[in-house]
Amino acid sequence: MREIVKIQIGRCGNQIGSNFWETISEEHSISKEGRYEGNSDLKLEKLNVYYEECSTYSRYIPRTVFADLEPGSIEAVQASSLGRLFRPENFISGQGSAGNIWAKGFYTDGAEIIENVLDSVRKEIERCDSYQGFQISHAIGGGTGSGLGSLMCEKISEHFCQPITQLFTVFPSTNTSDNILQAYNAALFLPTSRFLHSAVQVLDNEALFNICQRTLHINSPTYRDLNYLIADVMAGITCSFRFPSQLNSDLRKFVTNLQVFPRLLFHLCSYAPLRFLSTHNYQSLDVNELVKQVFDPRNVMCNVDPRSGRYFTGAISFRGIMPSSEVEEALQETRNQHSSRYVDWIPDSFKSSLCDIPPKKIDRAACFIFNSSSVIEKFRKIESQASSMFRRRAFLHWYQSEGMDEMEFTEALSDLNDRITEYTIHQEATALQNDDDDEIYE
Ligand SMILES: Nc1nc2c(ncn2[C@@H]2O[C@H](COP(=O)(O)OP(=O)(O)O)[C@@H](O)[C@H]2O)c(=O)[nH]1
Ligand SMILES: [Mg+2]
Repeated sequence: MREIVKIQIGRCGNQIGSNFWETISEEHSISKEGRYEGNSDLKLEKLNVYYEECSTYSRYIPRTVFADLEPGSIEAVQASSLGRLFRPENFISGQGSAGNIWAKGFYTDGAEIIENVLDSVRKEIERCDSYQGFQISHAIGGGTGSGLGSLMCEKISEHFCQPITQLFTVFPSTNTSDNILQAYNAALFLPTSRFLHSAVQVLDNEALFNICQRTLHINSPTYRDLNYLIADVMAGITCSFRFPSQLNSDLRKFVTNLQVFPRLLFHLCSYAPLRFLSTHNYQSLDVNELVKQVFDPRNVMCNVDPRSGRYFTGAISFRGIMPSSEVEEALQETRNQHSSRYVDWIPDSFKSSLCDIPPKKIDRAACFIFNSSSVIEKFRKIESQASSMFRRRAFLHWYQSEGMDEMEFTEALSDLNDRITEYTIHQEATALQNDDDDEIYE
C-alpha cells in the first residue's frame, strides 16, 4: 500500500488537521474510537493509505503527528471527541510559544522539539509498507507553522531523501489578522519549498471569511467554519488517494501533473458546492453547474482573482456518480469559452478524476486545484509589506535576538521577487514565441 503520513504544525495546522481527520474518518466509517463501522469494500480498499490497521486492538489509527511549540492547540485536540483516535505519543508540544516569530520556530524553540517530532515521523514511516510521501497542514503568518514548518521541511528532506510532500498552507491575509509580523514570517518560510518535491495549496482566511459571509450567510464565521471548508478541499483532493478511482491515484502523479516548473509549485483551489456543515439540505448540482462554480472566482479559497493570470495546469476531482462523457464535455466547453486564460504551450493541461463516493450529506461535488500565475497577487502583497518594514529594519531586533542575520531577510525577499518574475515570464510566453529568454532556464 502507498501510505501517506500527515503532519500538523502550529495552532492553525493542528486545528485544520483535526477537522480533516474528522471528515475523512466519517467518510470511511471509522468511529471516534478507531473502529470500522461500515459495510462497503470501497471504503476499506485503500484505508491503509491514511490509517494503520492495528489487529491487536482491532482498530484503525491515523498515520499522523501533531506538533506545536505551545501545548494549547494539542491539548484541545486531545480533549476533543476525536482525541482517542490518535496515537498518544504522536502529540508533541513544547512549553513555550513561538511568539509569532519565524526565528523561534526555526532556530531556538523549534530546535528543542524537532528531534522528538522527527522520531515520531520516523516511527510512522517504519509502520508503512512503502510510503509515498507527506502532507503537512500549517499557517505561515505565525511563528510555529512558519518557522517549525521550515525546519520540518528541511529535516524531512534530509532524513527521508526529498520525499513528495504536499502542503496545505494558510497564507497571511491583509484584513483578518492582528499580527504585524505575518509578512516577515511568510517571506521567510517561502524559500524553504526548495527543499521539497512538493505542491503547496495556497489558502487564506480572507477568502474563506468571504465565502462564509457572502455565500453561506454566516455573519461571524469561526475558525471551525473556515476549517470545514478547508477539510472539504482536503477530502476532495485526497479522495482519489483514499478510494478506488481512475486518475491521480497517488500523490506523486498528482504533484507531477500539476507542477510545470520545480519552483512554481503554489496551487490555488476551489470547491463546489460550498457548504456549511451544520446545514443538511443541499441542492444537488449537475456536472455543468459544478464546473461553472469551481471556475467562479468567488469559490476560490485564496483572495486572488484567477482572471488576473493564466492557467498552466489543473486537476479536478469529481465525486459522486456522473458520466465521464458529461464531465469531459463540460470541461471542454469552459476551455473553449475562456481559451485566453490558459497558456497555449501546454496541451491537454487539465486532468479530471472521478470517484464514485460523494462527500457526506451530498451526492456530487467537485474540487479544482490549479497552477495559475494569478497566485503572484498573493506574493506581491507579502513582498511589499515585508519590504516596506525591512527597508527601515522595523521589528528586526525580534529576529536578531534569536540569532538571525539581516542577510536571511535579504535572501528571502530576493527569492520572492525571483518567483514573481518567473511566474510573469511564463504567463506571458506563447507557444510560437522564439526562445530568447534562455536565462530563466538556467
Ligand atoms: N483557517 C484557520 N486559520 C487559523 C486557525 N488558527 C489560527 N489561524 C490563523 O493562522 C495564522 C497563524 O496563527 P497560529 O496558527 O496561531 O500561529 P502558529 O501556532 O505560530 O503557527 C494566523 O493568521 C491565524 O489567524 C484555524 O484554526 N483556522
Ligand atoms: Mg502557536
